[in-house]
Amino acid sequence: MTGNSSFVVVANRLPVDQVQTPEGTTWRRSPGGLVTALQPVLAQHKGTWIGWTGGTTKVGRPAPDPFEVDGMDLCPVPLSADEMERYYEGFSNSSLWPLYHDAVEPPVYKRRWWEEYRKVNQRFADATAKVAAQGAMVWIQDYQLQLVPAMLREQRPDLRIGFFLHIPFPPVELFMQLPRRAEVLKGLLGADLVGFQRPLGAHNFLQLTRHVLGLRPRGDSVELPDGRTVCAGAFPISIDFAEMERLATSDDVRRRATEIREELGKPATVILGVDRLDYTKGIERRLKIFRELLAEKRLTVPGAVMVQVATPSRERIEQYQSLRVKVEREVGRINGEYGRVGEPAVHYLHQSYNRAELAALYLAADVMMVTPLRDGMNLVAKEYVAARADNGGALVLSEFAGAAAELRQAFLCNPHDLDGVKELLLRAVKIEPGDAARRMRAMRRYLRTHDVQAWAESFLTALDRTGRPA
Ligand code: GDG
Repeated sequence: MTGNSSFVVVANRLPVDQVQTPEGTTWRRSPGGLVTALQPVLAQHKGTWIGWTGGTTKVGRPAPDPFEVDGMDLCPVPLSADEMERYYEGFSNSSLWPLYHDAVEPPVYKRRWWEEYRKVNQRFADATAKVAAQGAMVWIQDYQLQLVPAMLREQRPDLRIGFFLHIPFPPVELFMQLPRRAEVLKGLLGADLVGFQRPLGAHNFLQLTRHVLGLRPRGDSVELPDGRTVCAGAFPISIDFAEMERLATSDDVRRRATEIREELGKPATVILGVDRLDYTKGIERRLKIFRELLAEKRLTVPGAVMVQVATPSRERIEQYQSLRVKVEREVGRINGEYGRVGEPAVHYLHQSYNRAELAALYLAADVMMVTPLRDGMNLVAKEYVAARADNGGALVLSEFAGAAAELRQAFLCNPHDLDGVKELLLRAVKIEPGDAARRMRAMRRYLRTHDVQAWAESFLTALDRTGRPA
């Protein structure tokens, strides 16, 4: 049985949030680059997006009906509370997430998590097989769904299947830890094209097909025993540049940026961090660096203040709970030692903000610190650049973020080398406006053309070409 969608996106989450109105509950499109890039393609091709709504459903209840938002057909995949705990919080976020990020926290493996991961991936594959039209193009997103490509191909060999991994793909020595490594690789090999953020991810993947499965990758592809070819490549994701630029140049946001600086006590230097509260983002180290610079009196309060937005994330997972305790202890320590009444050194915000407030924060910051220990891309770094239409501000960026491969004019640092980051941060604080503008202009020129729309187009063009003679 086939459906009638000629383009299908499959992602863990649907691109909508539930909102309560006086008339009842409805759905609103959630902000985010991925949906901005894909919505026009979906609307044009009678496309469907398959994903989880975010809530949990009682076991045995039928899947909620598909619904439409902004010209996109949305097809909900239900998850029970147990499934969410084992497939999502367990295998996805406690096994795969740390392993794929250089094991900066030790990955945890549990056999029952794997069973649930497989079961839920099968549910996504079944839902996709039902809605995809004959010969349709299907684009599967991210580490939660690595088994879907092969499960889908088994039912629907007629489809053109692409997969994109938003997080890093680890080197052979690390990936070999994964108890179900062969199954995960075989899952991905169900796709015609497997995309990564950086060429190294594609390289690691192809090497692993040799090491674990005994295949013979050549160049950027590998041939399977059944004669089918799977391609791998780098497709660095980006942001909706125009949208962020528009927002950051609006009167409201500019006014708000000035107001933020006033509320902070008009310091000479505002240092900003914006991250999900995640152990890969290097928030603790960043705070430590700021503390040491204050202790050495190379920065002083209230002349320099730090604002750290740490958006709540994965709060039911133990490692995230203990990270929060550590970060908040460090913030308390810094403010206790270096703050004064009404003049904290660190403004710590464990909250979510709307896009306009984020844009205002970007505009208000003299130095943006993006210092993850490992990050697939890091969109915050790109958003900061897009927001700085005034060519002001300086970006300190970890070499371990995918964005470092493109934003070469940032102050690139090794976040493990605390002294090195301290020196770079001070250079960024003291940058000459001319130098800052030169760097910002170059990064903006690049991002203006390498935006999320260009990213989606390049992936889909490459996917369309797979299987055709060169
Ligand atoms: C994964 C990969 C890769 C943050 N706080 C708020 C808020 N945000 C927005 C940012 C940005 C996004 O969330 C975060 O994206 P990142 O790329 O920085 O990081 P991850 O969430 O870890 O994303 C990453 C990405 O996937 C895409 O492929 O780049 O490497 O780990 O857009 O602005 N948005 C709102 N309120 C907040 O408080 N509205």
